[in-house]
Amino acid sequence: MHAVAPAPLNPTFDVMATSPRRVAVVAAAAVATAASALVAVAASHTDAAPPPPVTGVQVLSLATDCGAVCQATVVAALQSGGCGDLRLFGALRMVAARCPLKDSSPAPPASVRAAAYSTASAKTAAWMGALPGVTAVDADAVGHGDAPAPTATMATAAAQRSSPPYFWHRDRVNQHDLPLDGVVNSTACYPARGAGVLVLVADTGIATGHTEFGSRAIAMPGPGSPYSSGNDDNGHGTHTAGIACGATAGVAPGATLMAVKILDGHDTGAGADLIAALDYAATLKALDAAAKIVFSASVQGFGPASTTAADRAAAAGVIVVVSAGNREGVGADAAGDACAAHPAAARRAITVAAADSADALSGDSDAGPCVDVIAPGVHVLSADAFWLPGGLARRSGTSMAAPVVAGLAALVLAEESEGGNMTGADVLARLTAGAPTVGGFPLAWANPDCKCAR
Ligand SMILES: [Ca+2]
Repeated sequence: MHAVAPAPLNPTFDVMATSPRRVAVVAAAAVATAASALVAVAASHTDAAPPPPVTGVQVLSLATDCGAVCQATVVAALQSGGCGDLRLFGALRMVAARCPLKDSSPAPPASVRAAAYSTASAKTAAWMGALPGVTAVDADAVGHGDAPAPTATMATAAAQRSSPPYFWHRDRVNQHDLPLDGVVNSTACYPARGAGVLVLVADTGIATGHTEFGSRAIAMPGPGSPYSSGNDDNGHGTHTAGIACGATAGVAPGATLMAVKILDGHDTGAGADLIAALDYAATLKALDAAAKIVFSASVQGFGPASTTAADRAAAAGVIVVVSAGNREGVGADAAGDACAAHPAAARRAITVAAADSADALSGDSDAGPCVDVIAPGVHVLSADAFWLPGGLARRSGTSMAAPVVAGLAALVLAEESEGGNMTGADVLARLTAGAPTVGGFPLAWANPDCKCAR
């Protein structure tokens, strides 16, 4: 992996500073700092060598009744077959392994990301698929986040706060129709604000020192991932986590955030790391059936096994929310089909498309029958990892829309004493009851009519 060297931070910058002169002076410095950060991020996406693809790793899906003994048998068979890098995802009944080629099919160049789909020969895959308990074999693939670097010209946080639309994503989801009424809180019907709900955001980690998170956040490296900490070296994860659970940008500011780092400084990562994070969430749910757990993933480009994993985590009781993806599999000028994106295709997950502030489907949002809901995802204001302690930035993408829905799901679960028993379908029904249609999809919303919301 290639870490992005963050721009120098400005620890003295205080977005709540009240002196106009101080704001002006500090803001000027902050703009310069932020500009440096943007350059650093942009450079990482264009100049540095791309991260290596996940060549040769295959993910095996096991029968859902494949228990501990069955799983151990599969692992032992893989080991005896010379496979390495074994990772067992017990709660999901899945295994990742790198197995030797069993014929002389040439491997494609390692520089080609799509090579991950074809690095195991058909013969190898056939052998793996024939092992007792194995129901599917999928090549692992390198995926990435669903939003580029910050979109809007970086203004000062003070300016961001004063220029409309301010936190428009929060404003939009608590009212039926436009225009935005300036009310961002949804506490009338959701007074708990997400308290008691654990929201796992699988992404690039978070800047733990950011004021949007405070003591409600835990940042950790993905289980079995190559990362040494949950610190965000890209910015994508800090922004998405802020949308879900940030103190001011967050839809569910009372929820507990667990940021799981599965993507590197380039905003890319291995599908097996996403699966491991889903397995972690499912394991937590297995340990405490009453736990209210939301899993938010703003990613695309992974292999079909990630869709299987998302479905299985949802079946285990985790409320899984995934972004629809941006132009997956199509040219730069057309929206793609979310059913072609992984894990967006997961049927049990809540798949989210992106809307703009005029209630239109974002031009680069994937769509199609696999989309369940739409949510604000254009020019969304949230936490900036490189502008501590409290800087904000705007980003666009289905990456921004998914955590809006994760936050809404947390609001719903928090109000229910038996929220731990709710399925993704239950939550989806709540989020769309009485909702307006936006861009051809139901808007996920915090229904302000409490009689309807419950
Ligand atoms: Ca509003």
